[in-house]
Amino acid sequence: MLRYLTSGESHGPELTTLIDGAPSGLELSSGRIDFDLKRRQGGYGRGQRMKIESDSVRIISGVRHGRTLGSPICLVVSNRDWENWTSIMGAGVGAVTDDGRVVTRPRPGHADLPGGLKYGHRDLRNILERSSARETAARVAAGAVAKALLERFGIRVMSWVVSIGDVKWRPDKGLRPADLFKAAEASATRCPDKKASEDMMAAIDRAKADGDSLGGVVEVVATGVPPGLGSHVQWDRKLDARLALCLMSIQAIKGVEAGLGFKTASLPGSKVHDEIFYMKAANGVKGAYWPNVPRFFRRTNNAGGIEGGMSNGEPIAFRIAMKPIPTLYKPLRSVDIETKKPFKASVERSDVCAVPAAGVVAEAVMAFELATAFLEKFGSDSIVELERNYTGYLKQLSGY
Ligand code: EPS
Repeated sequence: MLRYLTSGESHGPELTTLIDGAPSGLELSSGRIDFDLKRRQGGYGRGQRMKIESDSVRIISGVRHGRTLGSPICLVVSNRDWENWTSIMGAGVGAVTDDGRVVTRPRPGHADLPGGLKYGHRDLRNILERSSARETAARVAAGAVAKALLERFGIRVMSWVVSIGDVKWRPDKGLRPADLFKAAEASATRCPDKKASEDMMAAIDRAKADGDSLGGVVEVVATGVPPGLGSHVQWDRKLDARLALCLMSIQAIKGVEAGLGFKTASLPGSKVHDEIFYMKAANGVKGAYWPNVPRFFRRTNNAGGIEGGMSNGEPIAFRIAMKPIPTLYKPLRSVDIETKKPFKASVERSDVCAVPAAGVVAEAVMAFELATAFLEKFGSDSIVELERNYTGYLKQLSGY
């Protein structure tokens, strides 16, 4: 079983990702992981912290001579800011605990208050250090390993931004995911449309000037996924449910939609369900497996590529809504946990908008869950075994 855990505090020495269950024989380089780490750090609306950090991974275990061994893969990303926090965040008994950075004032919208109540901490830093979205760097590292695996089998996971604040943009139906992704990668907001992107940047500038923050919506899509990942037979094996869990687990995500999502509720069935067609020879894409076999296909993808909890061969398409970052320069009312007196919270340092980064994180968590489902279906010990089983399955599909 493929799985991962992360550890690390935002201003601690480093973030760690431990991946268990990756097959042997997968080509993996730190460069591949760094590529996504860098993408996550970018995007218009980031704050001062990103000027300090320059994320890169150290592969500690599970890889030898550029290939995975099948043993646990340990990945480490250092926090450069640690240098400024050594005494405050140190694990040693004598570490400084009160230099004015003890947090007794919970920020609305953060984990501070419920975490303090739950774990009995009177310094809310003990909560916010771990609830920080800094942790997503560790998840992006895990996702990059999953992407390397999926790409080996012609599966790509891509994302782009469709709204920031009240600036909304809808991709034309005819646009291919690969083209949208390419345009998004060239954009500071990761929105494929130039005009919308400019409007989004202006909205971020306005929010910044007002001491406010902005959320938005991201689309995350996987292409080349074969039919049959996930299962209809048990609730916790449904692929859409599993993807919803990992997407919702990303810091600040408040909504997840599969395909047409909430819109399906207001449309008649005839306008929602994707009619089924068949083509004998698909448009062959060299090097990709799935598009090369005869296949059933759809002209619409309102289901987001999943029916009955299983992939149906169409792109897996989800949309996620990110709330505005709750650390605001504009004061919000709260209550000090020591004095029980009201105060108005304001901050020294924050991102104004992290929606572009959320897309990169969404790719990572989707890639990891798809890789997990892929290994469940096709075996997880070695790439050779996966190859054999996947090729056999495609042959089975061709004869269906
Ligand atoms: C974050 C607050 C900011 C962000 C941070 C997430 O950090 P700081 O408190 O050090 O200014 O920059 O994001 C990252 C460090 C990152 O790598 O994404 C928070 O409170 O969630």
